Amino acid sequence: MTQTYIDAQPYAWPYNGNLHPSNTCIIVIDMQVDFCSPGGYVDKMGYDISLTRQPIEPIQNVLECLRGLGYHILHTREGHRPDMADCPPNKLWRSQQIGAAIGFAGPCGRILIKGEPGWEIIPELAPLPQEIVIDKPGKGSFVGTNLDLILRSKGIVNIILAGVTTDVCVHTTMRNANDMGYECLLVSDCCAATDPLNHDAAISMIQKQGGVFGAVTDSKTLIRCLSSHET
Ligand code: C5J
Repeated sequence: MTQTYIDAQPYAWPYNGNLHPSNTCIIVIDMQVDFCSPGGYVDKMGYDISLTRQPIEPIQNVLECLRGLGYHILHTREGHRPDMADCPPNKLWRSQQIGAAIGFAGPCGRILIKGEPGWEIIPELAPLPQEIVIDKPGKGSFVGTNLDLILRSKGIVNIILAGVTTDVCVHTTMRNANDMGYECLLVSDCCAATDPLNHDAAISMIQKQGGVFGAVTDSKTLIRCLSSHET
């Protein structure tokens, strides 16, 4: 069987060269109005949304490439039920302390609440109708969701990760996925944190111990490698 790799650090990915559109997906994590747009959750916390907007164009480029090659595309949204029954009290308390109370009615509707404008994926990265959207109440994409069931049902073993924030929801998802046996690749410029130092640290952590959570590449390298495999 032909082995196919993406140039990545600290190892060419995936580890076994078993890379096909049928067994590989990208998960675009939480590219929602609440994380990327004025008046949303991240903006209300006082962070610079120009940082969380930086990955938009690289993600668009990667999605165009992966869609064209027939890879599986998934998206996630972080959010809670309107009655907030799935919002842990300590998460609510923490959000209140930082001035962006979950459930509070702001310029983008109730913060991090399903169905509100702030909870929607930003229009620049709107999922196509056939693409799967996973709604999650927490940071990781596997807790409280049927993501693992969906991936295993489709025979997906390799996960490419993009989205925000690198150090929180993307990293939590990558760590969980790695523990569950999925082979993970994070695309560095397709992710962002609310603090560039945290982004850099999160990228660095992945590459320790020979790639303890998987491997890291960038969007241009990913597109170049995928395109060269096709020729
Ligand atoms: C956070 C996320 N930071 N998507 N969520 O609360 O990273």
